[in-house]
Amino acid sequence: QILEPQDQQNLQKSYTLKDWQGGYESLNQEFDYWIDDIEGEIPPELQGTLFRNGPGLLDINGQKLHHPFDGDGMISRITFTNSRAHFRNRFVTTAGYLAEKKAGKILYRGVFGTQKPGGWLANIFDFKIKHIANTNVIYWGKKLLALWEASEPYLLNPHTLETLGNEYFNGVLSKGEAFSAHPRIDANGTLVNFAITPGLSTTINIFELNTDGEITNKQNHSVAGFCFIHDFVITENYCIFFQNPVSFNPIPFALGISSAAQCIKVQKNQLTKIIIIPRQNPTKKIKILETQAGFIFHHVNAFEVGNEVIIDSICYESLPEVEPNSDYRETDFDANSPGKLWRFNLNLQTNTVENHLIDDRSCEFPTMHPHHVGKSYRYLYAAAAHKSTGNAPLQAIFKLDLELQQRQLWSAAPAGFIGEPIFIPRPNSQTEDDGWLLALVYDAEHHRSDVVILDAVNLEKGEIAKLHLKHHIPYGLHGSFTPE
Ligand code: 3ON
Ligand code: FE
Repeated sequence: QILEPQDQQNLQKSYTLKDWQGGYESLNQEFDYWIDDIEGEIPPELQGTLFRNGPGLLDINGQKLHHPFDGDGMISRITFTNSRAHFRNRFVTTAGYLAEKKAGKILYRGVFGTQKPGGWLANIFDFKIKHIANTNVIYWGKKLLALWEASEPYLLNPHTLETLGNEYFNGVLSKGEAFSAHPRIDANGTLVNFAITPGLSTTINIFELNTDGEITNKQNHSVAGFCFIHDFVITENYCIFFQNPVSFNPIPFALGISSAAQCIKVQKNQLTKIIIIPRQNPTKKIKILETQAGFIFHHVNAFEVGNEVIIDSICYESLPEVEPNSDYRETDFDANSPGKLWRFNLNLQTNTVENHLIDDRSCEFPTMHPHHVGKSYRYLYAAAAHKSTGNAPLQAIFKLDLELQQRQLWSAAPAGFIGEPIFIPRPNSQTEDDGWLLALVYDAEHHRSDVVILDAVNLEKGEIAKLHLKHHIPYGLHGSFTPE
C-alpha cells in the first residue's frame, strides 16, 4: 500500500517517549528567584500571580511511586509585576510528606497504586491512605489553599508558600472531611465546591463560600451506588454531577494487592447518571437523567437555555488500567483511548439527554473565561495533542470558537509538553477572548520548563513571551491566577 504524504505525516509521532518521560522526574529543590531568561516581552498589563499545583516528587528517595497522582503536592508561584516575573516553588508539608522525608522511604499506600515496599504482606489490611495536597491551588478570601479531593485543604502563606496547617472554615469542615479540588466561582462571586464520601451509597456535599472565604451554605445529598466524581459544573440554578459508570470491589485493596483506585472498574456498557441538584431551594427534589458518556474527569462549563441545560465535558471511552506491575512511564499512548470534547443537551421538561462530539482531537485540562462560568460562552481552550486524531501526550493548546466552529492551535511539539492553560482576561477587556493564556511547558531538549504567554485572540501568531525557568517542573495538575 502506498501512503499519501499527509498519511505518512500522520503516522509519524510528534514526540518521543524518552522526551515525554523527562517531565516525570522529581524536583527536589525549592527555588526563589527573578526570572531573567525571557524571550519576547511580558505585557505590562499582566499583573498578578499564577499559582500551580502538581506532584513534585515521583519517587521517595529513589523508590518510585506507582502513579503520578500519588506524588506529593508542590506549589509553584509566578508573580508578574511591571513586566518582570518572579518564581518560587515549595512543597506542601503534609504529615505524610514530612514523615517519608525523614524516613527516606515510602511509608504509606497511595490512592493510585503506590504500595509500601514488601509486597501484599506489607500492605494487607492497611487502610491508611497517604493524604497529599497535589491537585489544585486557589487564592480565595485572602487564603491560599492547596486542594486534594479526598481530604481537607491545606492553608499556605501566599507569599512564602509555607504550609500553615489545615483549613476547616471556622469548624464547618471536620477533621479529614473532603473538599474537592474543583471549585467553581459563579457570576455573583460565590465559590461553589463539593465533596464525595463514597460507599454503597454516596454522600455528595455542596459548599458555598463568600468572598471572605467563609462557608455560608452546606447541603448534603445521598445518591445510590459508589461514586468516583472528580469535577462538577454549576449553572445559575443547579449543581450537576456525572456519576461515572464504575464498579468498586474493595477486596484487592483490603488484601494489600492493589490500591483503592485500582479497584475501580469502568463499566463500558452502563449508563452515566447525571445528578442535577437545585442550588437555591434544597427542598426541591434532585433529578437524575441517564446518558452514554464513558468516563469523565473534567467538565468545561454548563449553562441554561430555557428548559435546557448544556454541558461540555471531556469524555474517555475507557480508563487506562494502572496494573500493579505496569510502569506509567512506559505508557503506550496508541493503546489508550483519548479524552475528547462532547456536548450534552439535557431537556429538563422531557427528561431526555442528547449528546454529540464537538471535536475529535485528544484534549484535557479545559479552561474558559472566568466570568462565563455557569453561563453561555463562546470560547474554550484546552491542552491538546499535536495531531488532530489519535491519542498522544499533551503538546499543544487548542482554542475552539463554539459559535463559528473555528479552531486554532499552538503547538510545542516535538520537544515541548504542556500542562493546563489558564485564561486571564485583559483588564477592561471588551470581548470574551481578549486576554492571555498562561501555561507551563516542559522542554525536553533543555530539561527545563518554560512559562509561555499567548494572546488568546490569536494563538497561531506564536507566544508573546517565553520565560525560561532554571529547572524543570514535573507535569502538574491544576492552578489559578489572582490579580492580587
Ligand atoms: O471516588 C472515591 C472517593 C474518592 C474521593 C474513591 C477514591 C479513592 C477514588 C477517591 C479519591 C480520589 C482522588 C484522591 C483523586 C485524585 C485525583 C488526582 C490527584 C488527579 C486527577 C487528574 C485527572 C486527569 C484527567 C489528569 C490528566 C493528566 C494528563 C492527561 C497529563 O498527564
Ligand atoms: Fe482535575
